[in-house]
This record gives sequence, C-alpha cells and structure tokens, in this order.
Amino acid sequence: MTTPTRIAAEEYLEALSAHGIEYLFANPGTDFAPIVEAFARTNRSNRKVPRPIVVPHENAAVAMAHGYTMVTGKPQAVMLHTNVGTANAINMLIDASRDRVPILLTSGRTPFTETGAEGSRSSHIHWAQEMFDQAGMLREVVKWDYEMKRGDQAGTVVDRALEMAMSSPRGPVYLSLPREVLGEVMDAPAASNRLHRARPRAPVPASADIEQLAEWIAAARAPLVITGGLGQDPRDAVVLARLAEQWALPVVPYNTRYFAIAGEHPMFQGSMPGPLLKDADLVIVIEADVPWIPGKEQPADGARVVQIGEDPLYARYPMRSFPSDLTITSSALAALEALEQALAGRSDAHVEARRARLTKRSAELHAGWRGEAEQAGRGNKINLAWLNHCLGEVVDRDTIVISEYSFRQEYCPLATPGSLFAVSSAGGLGWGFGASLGAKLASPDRLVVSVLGDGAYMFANPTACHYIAEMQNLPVLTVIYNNALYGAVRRATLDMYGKGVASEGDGRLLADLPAPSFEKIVLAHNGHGERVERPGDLPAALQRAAAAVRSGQQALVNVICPP
Ligand SMILES: Cc1ncc(C[n+]2csc(CCOP(=O)(O)OP(=O)(O)O)c2C)c(N)n1
Ligand SMILES: [Mg+2]
Repeated sequence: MTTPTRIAAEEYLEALSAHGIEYLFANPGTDFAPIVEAFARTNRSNRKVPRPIVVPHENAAVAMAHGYTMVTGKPQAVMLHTNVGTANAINMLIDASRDRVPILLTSGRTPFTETGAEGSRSSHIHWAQEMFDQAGMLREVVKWDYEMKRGDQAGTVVDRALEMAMSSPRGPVYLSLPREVLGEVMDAPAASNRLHRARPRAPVPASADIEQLAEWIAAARAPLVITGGLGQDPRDAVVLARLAEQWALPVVPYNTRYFAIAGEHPMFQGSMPGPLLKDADLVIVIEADVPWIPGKEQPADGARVVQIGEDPLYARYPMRSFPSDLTITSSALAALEALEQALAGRSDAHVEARRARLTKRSAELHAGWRGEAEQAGRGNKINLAWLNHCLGEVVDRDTIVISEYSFRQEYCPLATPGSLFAVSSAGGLGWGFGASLGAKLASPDRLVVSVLGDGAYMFANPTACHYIAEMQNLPVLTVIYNNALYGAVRRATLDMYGKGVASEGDGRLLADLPAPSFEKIVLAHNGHGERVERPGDLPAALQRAAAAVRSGQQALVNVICPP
C-alpha cells in the first residue's frame, strides 16, 4: 500500500519531537486511529517522532511523565482516551500542577461529526463520550488548555502548549485532539516559528529586596530557612549549602519534595520547623507553600518573615494567609545567587556563636536519630527509623530516592542534589511507583528506589506499574513501608477526636488495611519479592533486592512495620 498523503497526526508527532519530547506515554482508545497510523507511517519513513509507550493505567502514565521530567527537566507528552481516560488521570495531574511539573497532557476527543468526514463517528461510544467541555474537568489544574481545530495547527498548537508549560511558574497543559482533525490530509506542512520564539526566563529578584534581606540576615540572631520545593533545580541545593555553611543558616526542608540539603550537612536541622521556628527572629521561606501549620505552631511575635518563590502568593491556592514582611518573586536559584553576592563582605556578629550552637544541635540530633534506629534494629518490630537507616546501606551517591511518603533524611542521609523526589504537596497518592519508572527511564544507569506506604503502593495500580517495569525493562526497587494501615487517616482521626468515641478503637475505623502478600504480586511480573518482619533480617533483604535490581530484575521488599 502506498501512502502519498500526509495526515495531521504525522505533523503533530513530528512537532512533539521538534520540541525535544522523547516519549509519548499513551493509553489508547478508538480516538487514536490517526495517531496509530501516523506512528506506523513514521516507522517506514524514519522521521523523528517520540517513542510511544503503552501504559496500562492513566495515572501511571502521567506519573511516569512526571518522573521523567523531574529528573531531566524536559517535559514529555501523555495521550489518553477521550473524557474517560482523561478523568482517570486527574489525580496525578493535580500532583503535577501543585508541584509545577510541565507535562503536555493530551487526549483524543470523540469525533464531533456523526457522518461525512474521515474519522466521523463509527462506534457506539462516540456519542456518549462527547462532553460540552471536555477540558472543563481539568481546567483548574492546568495552565492552559485548547482543542486543536484544524490539521494545519498541528505545529503551532504544540509550540503554544509547550511555551506555556515551560514558562514560570511551570505546569501541565492540556490539548484535546479530535479524531477528524488528526486525520485531516495535509497539503502543506504545519506552520511554526518555533525557532524564533524566545522564552522568558524565570523571575529574578529586585536588588533592593535582596539588599534588605542580606541586611536582615547579617543582623539576625536566629535566622531559619524553611524550604519545600527548593531543589527542583538541583543547583538550588548547591548554592543553599554554601550559604548555609558560610552564614550558619539552619535549614529545615519541611515536607520537602526535593533534595534541599545534605542529611550530613551540619545546618540540616531535621525536617520539622519545631523549636527553631519558635526561637527564630528571621524566617526565610523559600518555595514553601505551607512553611508551618498555623494551628499548631507559629513564629514568635516580632520575628520577620520573608517569602521567596516563583509564585510566592501561590495564586492558584484559594486561601493562604501566611505572614510576610518581604515577599520576593524569584526562582530559588536566582534569589540564592543574588543573596550570596549581597552578603559577601558583610559581617555578622552572631555567626560564630550560632554556628557552634547549631553544630552541637546537629550532632545531638544525629546521635538521637541513630540511637532511635539502632534501638529498633535490636527490637522485635521494624519501624520507620530502622527501615530508613537500613536503606542507607543500599543507596549510593547516584541513587534516586522517591518517597511517598515514608522516606526520612534523618535516618538515611543523602548527599547528592537531585537525588530525592517526594510526592507533591497535593498529596494525590499513587504517584511514587509510576514516578520511579519515569525516573528509571530517564536515568537507566542509576539505582531508583521508591519508598511507598502500603496504601500508596495500592493507589499506584501496582499491576500496571510492575507490568511496565517488566515490559519496558525498567528495573526499580520498591520498598513498602507496610503498617497495614492508612496511618495518616488514623492520625487525623486521633488528632481531632483523641477523646472521641473513635479513639476507643484506636482510630482504626476506616483506616485498617489488612495487607495481602505484596511480595507475591511482583513474582507475577518476573520480579524479585521479599517479605521482612524481623529487624535483623532487613539489611540483607534490601541488599538482595538491590542486587537483583542492579542485575536487571525489578524487586519489591514488603517491610512489615506494625504501628
Ligand atoms: C488519591 C488519594 N486518595 C486518598 C488520600 C487520603 N489519604 C491521605 S494519606 C492516606 C493513607 C496512606 O496510607 P499509606 O500509604 O499506607 O501511608 P501511611 O499513612 O500508613 O504511612 C490516605 C488514604 C490521598 N491523599 N490521595
Ligand atoms: Mg500504611
């Protein structure tokens, strides 16, 4: 068969590739026919298009794109089936949106013509899958959305979608692709001026603001840095480490999503604001949407608060009322670099006393964390501290750790910027496993370890994820912190109704999660599975699992951690 004509779907795929998109994570339906035809044609012609990867659940597809991008900084594309496939992915889209991860999410749109066009309705579902506004269900969590109207827009819509996704603050965008449009026969190539479209840089701080902050730091007795999304660009952590070292600035990565500071850095002061917040006279909040929980703790009266971020007001959060004496719209990196310069040559009378105090505190904290873990190691049940402590024997400088949400640098200190990724502030669970597959795809030579709650693992559609690990040859190590419980749900119940009737059942009503043998699920996917109940057995089990992964086999360790 000859194919003399070109269809819009070919132009579209080539436009993705022209933007450096390497993968199309896809979960198809009847809307995909022109995309399938286009891939088949490009296979023959050797034109450059992204590699399609079929992911058998939509949340896993978006999580994979997220994982790939968080490691590389390069956005990828996802294509899902009409309204129903899109609906399945919204959980992960919310995570990506709050974490400002650029993703081009697309889905087919059911054919809008009932007859008469190439691609008109041909199947029962084509009527019922039409919506008045397919993008409406996700408009609140994307930066931009559009429906491709004509085939000759294939180039320009991709250009627009990606410039929106990649400009500050970054985030996912959505494009719906009607079947008739993708199937349009093209007379001329889709127009694009993508080589002549300079993108704006991320915001840089005003120098007066940085001077003010430098002055405040030099005068502060007890400054404190609280971070959350700092480290999304690994260079953030490099500059922060220097500043923290030189100016004895304690750093608390609070619910951090990234590696902000090395666990062994003397200015890493644990991951809870706690007593440092109460004592601080200057709180520097960098890319932290929630720097503390106001109902539980607050900075002292009179303490100065500075908030720095690309979008320091978190414009898409309906309510957020943290105080600020100086609010700086800037990328973390630009602000830290400017601050380093502004501080150079200044003197700070408090620095050496503070350094001594914080170094001593760090040593005490580390001794406490180690003691807590080792004590559990000698006991008869595994806890979070011992699990993380034992992980420390498995990770090396190149390991990527993914946390949802049981990883703690306190017990497993990491050393490398870009080595830690945790679930988005939105907390849409089911992210970690898929993200680890995307991370492995991006960095095949690095060990990728995800530490997941038993609940988080099940939210990830584990069969779909293990399937991808096997089929795409992405050996990852999955460690389940298995308390047979929605621990966070129980905590919330006891927090609010500690003296309520629910407390009589230890808050376990609706939180108990009697656990199956997760270690057997991975066996169905030709992986290595282990179940560990005794603290003393954990180090060797993790070593065996890591060795399996290093030799190319996916592995899962089901770590039984009774609460
Ligand atoms: C998609 C989704 N559904 C429900 C929740 C509500 N939720 C928050 S934490 C949590 C429990 C998670 O359990 P697990 O992963 O086992 O961690 P644990 O709290 O036990 O450490 C649940 C259900 C959520 N965050 N995301
Ligand atoms: Mg649990």
